[in-house]
Amino acid sequence: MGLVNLNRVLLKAREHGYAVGAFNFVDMEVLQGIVDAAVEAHAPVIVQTTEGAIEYAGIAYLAAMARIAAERADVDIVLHLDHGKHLEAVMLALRYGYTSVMIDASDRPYEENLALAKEVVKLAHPLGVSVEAELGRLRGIEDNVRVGEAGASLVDPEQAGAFVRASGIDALAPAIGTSHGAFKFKGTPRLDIDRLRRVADLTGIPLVLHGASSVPAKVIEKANRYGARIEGAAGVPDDILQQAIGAGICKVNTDTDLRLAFTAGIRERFAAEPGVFDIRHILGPARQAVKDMVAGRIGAFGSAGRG
Ligand code: PGH
Ligand code: CA
Ligand code: ZN
Repeated sequence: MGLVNLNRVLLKAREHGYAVGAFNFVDMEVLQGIVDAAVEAHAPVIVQTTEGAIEYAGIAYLAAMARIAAERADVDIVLHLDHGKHLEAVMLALRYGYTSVMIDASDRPYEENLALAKEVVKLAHPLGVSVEAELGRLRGIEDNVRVGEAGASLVDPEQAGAFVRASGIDALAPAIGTSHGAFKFKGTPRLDIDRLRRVADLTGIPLVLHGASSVPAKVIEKANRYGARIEGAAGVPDDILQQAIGAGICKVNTDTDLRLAFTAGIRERFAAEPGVFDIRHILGPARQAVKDMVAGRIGAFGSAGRG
């Protein structure tokens, strides 16, 4: 099967009340961990790369690997540009066969965000490529982009409705209280689910939850046991995530959980076998750790068997 776009997987998800996992990758092992888990669960899956990942690995490598994964898999796979900040990045993704792009201009004034979204829709839709945009600001750190606590602001539902109608985008990421990274909440985790429900009503399109990693205590403990020092980490608990899916979230972005699983896996290997220097004996188990993490996420999203 070839790569498909967001509409192919998200419209079905919205109709049936589950969400599709969108997982970030920067290399072959993480991609294979993601895709192997999706195939085993027979779940549709979105694999995505940031501009930072493209800088790191080169877009030709990333796109080719995703294309090969889709050819070999019997589930729907979307190749998506995550947090495209500039039109140039979007055009590069289109040229390399991405089937979906995000234009993230949510840190710019509303009118600029809208103008850019319209422009991207005009470029992408004739190619059958879907478009995601963002409204409101996430706290925390996006790849390459820092948004200070003070700059954080949640989505305005009325504005979201107008934005979607005027832009023609396929999916919207509304800021409802999550942030990127491993330190999402200082106190009790809380998302603005009522606001999310209003956004869903007023937009009528699939919604995307960024900063959705669960940051499981077990993985943090494992990393710390083998030499990491990660303190005060907190993610989005499964019950809150499921409330969000019930309120209109159809795409759940997960990056941090995979980074944690991968690096904890590597740390464990080095600790268990100090003499090891065969790369396969380190990265193989790390790939398996990513696969296990993705399998758990797919279980929480309800997308198993929907591929
Ligand atoms: C994300 C990932 N990518 O776009 O939103 O968020 O840091 O919670 O994995 P996490
Ligand atoms: Ca943003
Ligand atoms: Zn994000």
